[in-house]
Amino acid sequence: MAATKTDHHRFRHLRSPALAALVVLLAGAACGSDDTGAATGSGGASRVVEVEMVDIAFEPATLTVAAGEEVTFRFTNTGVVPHDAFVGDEDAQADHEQEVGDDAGMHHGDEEEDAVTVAPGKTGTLTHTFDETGTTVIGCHQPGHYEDGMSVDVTVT
Ligand SMILES: [Cu+2]
Repeated sequence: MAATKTDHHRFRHLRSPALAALVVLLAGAACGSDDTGAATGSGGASRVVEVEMVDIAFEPATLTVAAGEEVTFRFTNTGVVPHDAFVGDEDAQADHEQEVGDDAGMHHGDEEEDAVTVAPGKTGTLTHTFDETGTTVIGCHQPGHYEDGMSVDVTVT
């Protein structure tokens, strides 16, 4: 009887390390394939730039990107009010500010491509390729925010 018990224990002890090794192998394989996937994915995908939205500012407030480079901005709103991000030069920012003020929301359909609104605690992405070198702007056009300086100066090199 005692022998059977011992054998049984030994058997279980033998299996456990084998299982542990298998788990380690699987975990390693999963990590490996994740890395490979990310590397492969980034081949033709955009560079991701993290930008924080606070009340009331973008952080960082200045960015440098390369001309022709597709950039995906990931905006994380850590403030308590919604913020948005609209890409365009100073003239476009002024136009956008006026449109938003003139008829709130009426032109939203036209603006989706280069603008995103991010609710508090949320993250929103905006992908843009900057074709020309120079400077441009990402501005927030929630009422009063752009006036208060909620914008990012983007240098395209
Ligand atoms: Cu804002």
